[in-house]
Amino acid sequence: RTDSTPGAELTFPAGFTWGSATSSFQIEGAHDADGKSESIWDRFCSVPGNIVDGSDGTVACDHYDRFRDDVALMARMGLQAYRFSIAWTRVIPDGTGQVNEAGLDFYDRLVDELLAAGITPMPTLYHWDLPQVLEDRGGWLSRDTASAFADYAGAVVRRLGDRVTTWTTLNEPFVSANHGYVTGEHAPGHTSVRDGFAASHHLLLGHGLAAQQIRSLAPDADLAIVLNFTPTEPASDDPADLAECAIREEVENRWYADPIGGYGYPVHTTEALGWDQSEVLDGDLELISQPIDLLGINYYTRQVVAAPTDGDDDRPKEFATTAMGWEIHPPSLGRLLRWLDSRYSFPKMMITENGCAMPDDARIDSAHGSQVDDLDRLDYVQRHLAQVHSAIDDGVPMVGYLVWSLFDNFEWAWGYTSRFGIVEVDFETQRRTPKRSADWFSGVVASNSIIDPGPEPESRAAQT
Ligand code: GBH
Repeated sequence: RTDSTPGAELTFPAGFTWGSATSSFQIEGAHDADGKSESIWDRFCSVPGNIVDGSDGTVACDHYDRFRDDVALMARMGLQAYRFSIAWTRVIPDGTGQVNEAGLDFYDRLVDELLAAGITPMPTLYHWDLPQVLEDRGGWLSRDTASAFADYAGAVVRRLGDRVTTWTTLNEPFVSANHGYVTGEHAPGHTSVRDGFAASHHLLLGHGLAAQQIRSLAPDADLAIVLNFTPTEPASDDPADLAECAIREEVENRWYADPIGGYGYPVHTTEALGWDQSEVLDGDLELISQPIDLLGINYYTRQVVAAPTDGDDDRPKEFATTAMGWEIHPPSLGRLLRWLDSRYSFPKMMITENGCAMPDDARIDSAHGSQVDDLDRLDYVQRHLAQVHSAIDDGVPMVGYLVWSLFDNFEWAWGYTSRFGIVEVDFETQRRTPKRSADWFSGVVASNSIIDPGPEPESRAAQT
């Protein structure tokens, strides 16, 4: 952004959608209510060592029992859209077959409550909580899981399709395959590159099969998938760094977008890492590349990539980091949006997650009657929004921004130690208290604008 005037008002296009996002396992709790079965995350949490604080999702934000109050809170904040996910384990507890109407009832009531409050429901069909019974039959290593996902999608769309206008199939299949099957830091905890390839293809196939269901059952709805992107930069011009960076770029930023966008799997990495593609059958890539209406983009940080060494690969970060250790680098978001538009030309794109955990959040101020004064989060969101605004100026079809997350919640392997909410949750009392960033965000929504935070340094060197 070179055209920046600090302090100027940057107005977003009319109709730009503002909201927040969550996911089922991270907030619902009620882990065995109304016929819900065990998910791979319920199981994963029960293994000591998997979650840093030994916690789990049995209660989380107790949203299952408090959803009416939570919707009322969103309405008071002026939010226009709410992205949540649906738990497969509530809807089809056996993974396949019988639909559990009591489980679907919860989402039916949630959608009605949102609509009554004037908030657009944006459900995601899969945010990582696979029924454990399906994992026992091979999980995403099995092609059958992709068909089971499409059947489940059909059951949900049949029930909610008269009120939902945007359907999202998967959240971040990269993380499902990479963290779940390659690094093992997420459920189901496999550690195999080969498994990662198989899982990635079956996830994409699941997206394609579910997309067919959605198109036939809800032809007027927008069809979306949510992908995460971590733009890469080589640590140096050293050929070894450049080579490693090229692979990371394909793995993290093109592995899913390329097949969906009609390019097929990135050839370079497929060869470099030796994937034989034996899971890819005739017709799969056609199914996967059927047109979508909206790409959901989750962006948190960039990645500076160096060739692996024998020693400690933890390099000092050039810019400040969040409580997760993720570097704060807004210019990478602007560049990403322009690159996505030029490479794929999806009709619409939306930021479906952006936000941060910050060190100060560990301090629960509201217990002492005061608000969490998270100016660092406010600054993070404002600077990333300035990048979105500038991309729109350049013609990139951005239609909305959803902050991650509405609530402090169960942050996967980090349990409750990392707080991403704009609303603080006291996990002892379940009291919700909007942080200062939430009040600020309400103002942004109301004015459909932000104040220009000023130019972003591309690097520390450029800053001085
Ligand atoms: C999202 O995943 C999830 O959808 C959501 O459920 C979760 O709560 C939220 O983010 C916050 O974690 O290159 O080492 O600096 C985001 C997953 C985060 C994976 C950034 C890649 C790069 C870290 N991505 N990460 S690094």
